[in-house]
Amino acid sequence: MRIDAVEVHRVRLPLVSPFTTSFGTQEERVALLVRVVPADAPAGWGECVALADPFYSSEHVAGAQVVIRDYLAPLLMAAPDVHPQTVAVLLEHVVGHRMAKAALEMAVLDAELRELGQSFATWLGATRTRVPSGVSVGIQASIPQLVDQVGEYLDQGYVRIKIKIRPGWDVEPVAALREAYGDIPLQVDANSAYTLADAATLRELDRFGLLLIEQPLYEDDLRLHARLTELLETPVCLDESVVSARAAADAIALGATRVINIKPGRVGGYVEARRIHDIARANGVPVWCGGMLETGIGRAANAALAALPGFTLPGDISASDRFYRRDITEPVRMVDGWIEVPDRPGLGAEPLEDVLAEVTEDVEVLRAR
Ligand code: OSB
Ligand code: MG
Repeated sequence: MRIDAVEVHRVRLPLVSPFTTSFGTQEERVALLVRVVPADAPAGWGECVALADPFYSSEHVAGAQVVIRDYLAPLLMAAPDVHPQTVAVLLEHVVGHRMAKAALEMAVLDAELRELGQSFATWLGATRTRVPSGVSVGIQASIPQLVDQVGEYLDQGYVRIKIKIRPGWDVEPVAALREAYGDIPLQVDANSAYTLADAATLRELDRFGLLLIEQPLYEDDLRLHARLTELLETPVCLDESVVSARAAADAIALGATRVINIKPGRVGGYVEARRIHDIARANGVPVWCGGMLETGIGRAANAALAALPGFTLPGDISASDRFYRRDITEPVRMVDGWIEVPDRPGLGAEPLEDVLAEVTEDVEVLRAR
């Protein structure tokens, strides 16, 4: 297809409660939604997962907006024929900016699937119609508050709990959750807050039988993660470090990761995400789908990805109401711990016009020249 226009919608959504990680507190979600308008096919929507500040990754909303406007959208609109599998190649000349690229690829994918009348799950080769739903719990003000919050999520039906940790908020909160809830599926995410000098503390976590510890060390240090993997019984799982299929293959080969968190935005899109799934599966490495406080658009697409056979652990795909009182799409629901995989043509969700109008703070319309 040829792309006539790309719209960039910046939205601002309040969160139901602040979300605190080792890299800071999110009080609201500022996000970019992109809409591609093909000459000869239905329009498609994509979502950029970059956060407002460059604290989780080098990308952030304002930077992604500039890169899409000045570089990526013009490249896309200059191409005579665009398909989901060729977007990454078209945009390759721009170094990095994977989250911005992923948003465009996602919108092209949505447009093409709507044109084909095919669901994303079918296109991917998904093997399930629903996926188990886990929840990511931020750092709380106190241990009792954490225990209460996790209790609420368990009551709602979430089948796996992940808590954010950082130095000073690790062994105690995990011990408190084991004490309160016994043998629930539990894992922790450090968002790079530790160094190898903390190995002794992290080893204390071994006695709790966690599913995994996510991204304990620096994003760019596979060697130290491999070293830490040897020191811990808890499986090390990389998030931030896995920026591509090549990085995933390296991490596996080096013994730096025993599980992989796949976030399509972080790796440049769903096509690359599926490549990582395939590589991991061929190597017997389990994967799960991470989350980036997505709106219903990204949440629907992630549910389809997580329905591939290598996704053997519950992901951070929770219901819309985990983060948003009012999502911009029909809300994604969790029932008895499950999220339905959308089976409509396209990615499976689109913004509701009235909600979109309410939360939009800026729209840029870019046209082919
Ligand atoms: O590290 O997995 C992470 C949210 C924003 C940025 C990074 C992370 C997270 C989460 C939330 O843990 C996952 C979700 O969207 O449910
Ligand atoms: Mg993480």
